[in-house]
Amino acid sequence: MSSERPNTKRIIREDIDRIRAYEKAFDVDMPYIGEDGEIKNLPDPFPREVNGVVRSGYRLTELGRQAEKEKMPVMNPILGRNTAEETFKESKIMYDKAEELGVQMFHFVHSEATRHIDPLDGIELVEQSRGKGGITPKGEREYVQMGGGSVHPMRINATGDTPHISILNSLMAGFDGTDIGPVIHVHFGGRGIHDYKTKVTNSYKAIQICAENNIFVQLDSHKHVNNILGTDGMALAMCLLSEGLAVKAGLDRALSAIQMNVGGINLLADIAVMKAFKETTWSEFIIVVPETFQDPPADFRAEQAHFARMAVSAKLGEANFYRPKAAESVGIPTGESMSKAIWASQNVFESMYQTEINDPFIEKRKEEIQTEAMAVLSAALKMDRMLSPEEITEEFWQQFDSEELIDLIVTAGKSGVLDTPRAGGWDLQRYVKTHRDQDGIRRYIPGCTPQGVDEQYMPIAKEDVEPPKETEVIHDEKIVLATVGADAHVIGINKVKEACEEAGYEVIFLRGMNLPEAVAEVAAETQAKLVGVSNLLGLGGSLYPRVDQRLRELGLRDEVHLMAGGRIAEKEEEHKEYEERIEKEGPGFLGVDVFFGPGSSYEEIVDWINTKLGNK
Ligand code: B12
Repeated sequence: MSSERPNTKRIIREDIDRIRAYEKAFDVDMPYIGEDGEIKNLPDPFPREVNGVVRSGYRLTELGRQAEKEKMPVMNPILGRNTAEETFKESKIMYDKAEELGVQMFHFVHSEATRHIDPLDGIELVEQSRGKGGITPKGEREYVQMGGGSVHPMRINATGDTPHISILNSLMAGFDGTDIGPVIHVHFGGRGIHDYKTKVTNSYKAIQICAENNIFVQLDSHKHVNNILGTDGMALAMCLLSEGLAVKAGLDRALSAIQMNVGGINLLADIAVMKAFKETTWSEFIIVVPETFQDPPADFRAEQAHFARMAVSAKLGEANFYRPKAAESVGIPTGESMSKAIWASQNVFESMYQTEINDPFIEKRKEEIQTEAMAVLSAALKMDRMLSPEEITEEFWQQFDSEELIDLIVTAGKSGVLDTPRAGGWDLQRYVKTHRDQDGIRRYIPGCTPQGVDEQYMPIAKEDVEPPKETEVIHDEKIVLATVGADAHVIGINKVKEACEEAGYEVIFLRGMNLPEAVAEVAAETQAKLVGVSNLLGLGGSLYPRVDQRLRELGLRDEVHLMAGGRIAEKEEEHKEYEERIEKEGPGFLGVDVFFGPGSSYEEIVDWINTKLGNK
């Protein structure tokens, strides 16, 4: 690492407008360019003492290595509230539990959702969505000063969906002493709200900052590709491409982890995917995260039973880090619920004997994942032959120029080589369709494999599944669907869209992160008869009424039906109260005609639409 940090300084110069906008929007000090043209206010690189503790990304390296040696994954729980005080209060409960269990953790602090928005171009959204989803940038610094991250190194969860934020968050981590910078989801899966080239370029810049400042990096994530219904092999290929960028950025592999998802459905498949990643990736560590429990009963014991299955996979697959989950189906967890989750996971780790499972299925499945990844990678990198996993070394990546690598990734993403069914970027084509077989493995539906990748290497569904039929518009009424506020959760609204299209409606789909007024205006422009809005961050209470209000101002409220869905409360403890209120007095206080919360069926939703639009 050069103490001169030329890349960091160059990037600050290139992105100074955004850095200034961030400073203003969130009221935190950031670097600036002095009158003499020099970069000022840039904290020293790690290792550096912050609040009495020497912070460095290498604190995570030590924990990850300890897990490897003891075959005991290190807990990586998520807990963050809006203010430093609240976060400290809830975290303290969790820290006490960890200390009682004698474990050191790697704490993952939820960050405010607005930190995913570009403060220069999206300031309106930032201002309207403050205070939801986790800690504020200011709160983050206060939290460190209060003792956050002292015993248990921490990271602020600010995913790089929005790549400007990746850069800013790497800088923030350097300021705050959080040891780990942003989660650099280079997200070749295409989710996110920025154009693809900006996304990849800025993710690269963020990794460069981390590399020069010894900040730990969570590179691209298998988990996120899994969320958008991608296959394991595709996820591996995308993670490898991010690693290519990390090598070019000069990151130490000891400061790098890949986040993995396990499903707990098929233990052998879970071990196989972990093995495929461990053997093929360059990063030294893996962070294993359980797959989401979509429709759990409102009983945390049920959740823990579900998550225990994944803890077993993480233990047997020898994960370095494991994310215990609590209140996944409700809102942001409490210290109490997270403590229970930590206890449960630690109990699985300590009580389970570390057996060596040598079922031939594991090796076979591992090779299947690697083969798919190599076929995707070969196509993305425009190789005229099939690459092999052993070839993907540091030297391999060094043969590319960084600009060339970025261009190859962007071209592959845009042309459908790197593809997943629910990729969210608007500048992408989507061709692939996947199906999860009974054995818990997601494979392609015949004829729906990634574009430009040799089909013979792609895993094809073993069950008899037909590609979904093209939908036909049979009704005159148009529907506008969008998420409102700083909300990037698009899976639910995507599914509602698919259900509406299957029912014969034309949908104007605005995806994630919209101003409420803009959604109403699009309805006016397109003469839609129904508007559906979503928010999972607990912003519905303030944002849904604004869609209603704008429709009224436009004189349209009598002709346009307004439905909403998602989560109205942010926190676990508030969620129930809202549900009870809707039950008692209806959704009128939200300004909408109907509300569909988590677990609602699409049939029920379409039924309501058909009734309202007279298509029954
Ligand atoms: C997947 C996921 C993500 C993915 C999103 C991927 C994507 N492209 O959508 C990623 C990893 C990116 C993510 C990021 C974050 N997430 Co998140 N995420 C989830 C998770 C695990 C699942 C959500 C999901 O897709 N569910 C499946 C769909 C089908 O369900 P659904 O959206 O509820 O939709 C149903 C109904 O609500 C309804 N519906 C929803 N919308 C609409 C709209 C209409 C019109 C209608 C009719 C119906 C309808 O229909 C569906 C059918 O049942 C949830 C936990 C959970 N179990 O919900 C957390 C969760 C929502 N996330 C959470 C948080 C805090 C975040 C972050 C802020 C974390 C951070 N600090 O960085 C960021 C948000 C960034 C941002 N700016 O938005 C919290 C939110 C807590 C809160 N209420 O504030 C949750 C609850 C997790 C938790 N307990 O901490 N997340």
